Amino acid sequence: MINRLTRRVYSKMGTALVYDEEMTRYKLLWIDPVCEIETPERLTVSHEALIRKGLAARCVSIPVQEATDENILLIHSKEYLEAVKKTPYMTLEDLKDFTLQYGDVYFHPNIYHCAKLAVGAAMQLIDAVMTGKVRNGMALVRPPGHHSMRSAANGFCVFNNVAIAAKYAQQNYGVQRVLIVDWDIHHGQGVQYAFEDDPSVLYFSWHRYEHQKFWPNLRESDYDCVGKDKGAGFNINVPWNKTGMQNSDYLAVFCHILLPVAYEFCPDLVLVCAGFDSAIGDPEGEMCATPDIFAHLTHLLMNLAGGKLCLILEGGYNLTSLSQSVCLAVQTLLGDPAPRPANLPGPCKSALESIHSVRSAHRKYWSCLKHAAEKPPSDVSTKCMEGGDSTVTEPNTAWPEPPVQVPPPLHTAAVLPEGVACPDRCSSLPQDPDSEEGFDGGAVSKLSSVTALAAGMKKNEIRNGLALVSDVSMAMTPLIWQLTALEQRVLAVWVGDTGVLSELPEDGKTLTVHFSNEAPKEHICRYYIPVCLQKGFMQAAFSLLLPLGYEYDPGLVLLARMPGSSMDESVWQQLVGLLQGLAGGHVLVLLQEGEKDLVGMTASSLSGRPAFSLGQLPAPLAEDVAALESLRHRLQTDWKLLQTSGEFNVT
Ligand code: Q9C
Ligand code: ZN
Repeated sequence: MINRLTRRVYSKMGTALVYDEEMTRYKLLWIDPVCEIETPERLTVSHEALIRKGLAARCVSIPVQEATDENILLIHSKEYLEAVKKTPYMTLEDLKDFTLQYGDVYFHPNIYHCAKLAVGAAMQLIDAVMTGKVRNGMALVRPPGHHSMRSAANGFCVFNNVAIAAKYAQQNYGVQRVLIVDWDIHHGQGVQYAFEDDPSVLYFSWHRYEHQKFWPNLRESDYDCVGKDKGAGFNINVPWNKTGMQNSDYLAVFCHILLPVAYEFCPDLVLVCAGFDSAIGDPEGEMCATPDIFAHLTHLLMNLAGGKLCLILEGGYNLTSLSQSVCLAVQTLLGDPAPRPANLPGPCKSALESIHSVRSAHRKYWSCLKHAAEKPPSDVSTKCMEGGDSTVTEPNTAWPEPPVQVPPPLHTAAVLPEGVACPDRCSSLPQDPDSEEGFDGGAVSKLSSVTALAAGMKKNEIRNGLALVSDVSMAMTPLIWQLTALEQRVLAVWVGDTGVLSELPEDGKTLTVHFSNEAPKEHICRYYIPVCLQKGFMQAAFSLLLPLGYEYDPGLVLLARMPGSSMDESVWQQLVGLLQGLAGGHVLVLLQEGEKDLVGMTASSLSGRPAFSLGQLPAPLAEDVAALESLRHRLQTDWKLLQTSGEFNVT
């Protein structure tokens, strides 16, 4: 135990890449239009892209070992395993016959070998993360896994890599709660079946559904299948009833469903069924979310479970969009800032309908959703609609290549008062020599240094920073004015009760979100949003702050904490982590001198360490919920990403 702990503390905590070329050595040997998209190139092209962009070299490369029978039997039946074991010796005709008993899958003499490697790869990723050899990682595997069932291959899948990995982690590392996020565009029914009565594994899947008209055409893929017996509430299906879903739709589901529930669940480990057929250009998904969205989806999961995040490849059939998406996900795991997501017009009507349905189906299981409206009687999702339900607009299948992103040379800079030691992993910036010392003990001189720090971010020489000032509330207004001279849009997040506020810019160059316990002193307007809560700040971060921040798309985030704020330190640290998904990671934190513990944990979070786990979140206070909901309703005509139902936006 001591050994394992020391290793954790002293290891570099990098990102694992688990891959073996052997998994490219099987393919479809006969003509079958359904299966022809599942090719070896899916893997070679993704791996080559990781090498070409220098990402593979930055990862800890882990060789792959075959899974054992015992591992496979964690999920599959003996009979099925024995049947698959015979496939390497079959003739082509026998293989074709064998294939016929399953849906949308093919066999090959080498697929059994590859399927054992795919399971083994997922398990080795678990080993690397759970022993602390790395913080997180990705396994590039073929065949995929999430459609395979206890006794059946299905949808190109032979063994259920992720389901086995989840059980393996529970069995070998004492992991209690596992969150499985399935962002592949197909429903991973195999994973659902494996855990539907198990409350220790929370399975979340979004999938193309089209009122059951899309493969695998299962009634049990709909939003009202929430799990069984003890597992009720631990299966979350988000059906997409139209194609063409975009970044806004995916982000809205994360903000308003997945993240609140995931934080309430408090997993010890997060696994992703990382299929990229949900990206634009994919012939199966026909969705329009761009590859850069996967940087954000990845980032939003990186502060759960103390950062223990494992991505395991599932689908993805457009080689360009697949390889770009894989690179963006891995780059994010490595700690690079996510590119600013452009063009977030808010979720479409059909997505809002799905979000609304899911939230109401789960309101009795999750206290974060308790306030969700009950489903109105116009319940159409499970009915097969006759006509008029296909996408009207031509799906857009062109998208720009993600820009080559160079992380700033300086990760975390600090502006500190004299005599204060620089926190770990930060670099102290020299004070601006031209400025004069003010009467207030340095606040004035500090301000110009803080502005210099922001200018360094603007030039992309510095990623993020931390400034300690003698009086946060006094420094805020002048600082904001200086920052708006630098940046088009500044998101200012204030935590704690302020004194009287002097005038802020009102031209939309700053969006201020002010968290406090006190009733607001200023009137709410489009660009000043007071959030008065007793303690439900985490919920507010998901359902209010993140959507606002994403829609506003700031070039810089200023996060300031007033002294004596009641916000929990661990909630604060999560906030520092989550906000780094915005503004290309350019977050500037302002703290009052002397708040020692906070300085350390803020610096740690800015430097890229995952935030501490919050523990299972308590039910939010009724008055906090009411305050938050009324705010969201008032603001959602201006800020579309705040919407969670179609009822309020009949514009
Ligand atoms: N066009 C994975 O993505 N064919 N499997 C559906 C409808 C099966 C997808 C046919 C697709 C299986 C892992
Ligand atoms: Zn898929």
